[in-house]
Amino acid sequence: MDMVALTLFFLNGPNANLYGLDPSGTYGSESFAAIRARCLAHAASLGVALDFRQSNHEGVIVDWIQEARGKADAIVINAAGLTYTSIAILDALLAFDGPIIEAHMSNIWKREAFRHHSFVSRAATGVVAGLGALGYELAIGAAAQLAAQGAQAGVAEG
Ligand code: DHK
Repeated sequence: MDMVALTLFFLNGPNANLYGLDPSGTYGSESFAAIRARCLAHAASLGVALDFRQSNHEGVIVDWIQEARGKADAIVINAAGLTYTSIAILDALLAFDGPIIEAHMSNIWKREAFRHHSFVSRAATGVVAGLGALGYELAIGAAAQLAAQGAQAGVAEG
């Protein structure tokens, strides 16, 4: 499969920059910079361009999702704490015409109940959670494959 011309946006939300520094260890010991480097290397190995960004600000993430329209073939997003609160991010994602993979480092369903409802999921083609940075690589691979196939919908869509 030729994925050379594809561009993916990987958008990270609030506090993702603290991965590896969190004393609870919830997100492992790998720093955000190391995770970013790993994702860029993985994308390069697949022959896709990856634009990997992080912001602590909801409006910035909305702007980036809007920027992805016409610039990106697929989006991978970990909206972090905004996953459970942001209808603005959901609306922006719903206006994006391409595959969207929702990614979380942790298994959000194993955690507090307030993390069990994701607004992002309403727009997501698929979800990867609980696999740490490996899950990020899988999310990049899935986004690239789906974009290469021109697919938007995942399986078993309601
Ligand atoms: C990251 C966060 O920062 C949390 O707010 C989410 C998500 C979970 C993660 O697992 O990557 O609840």
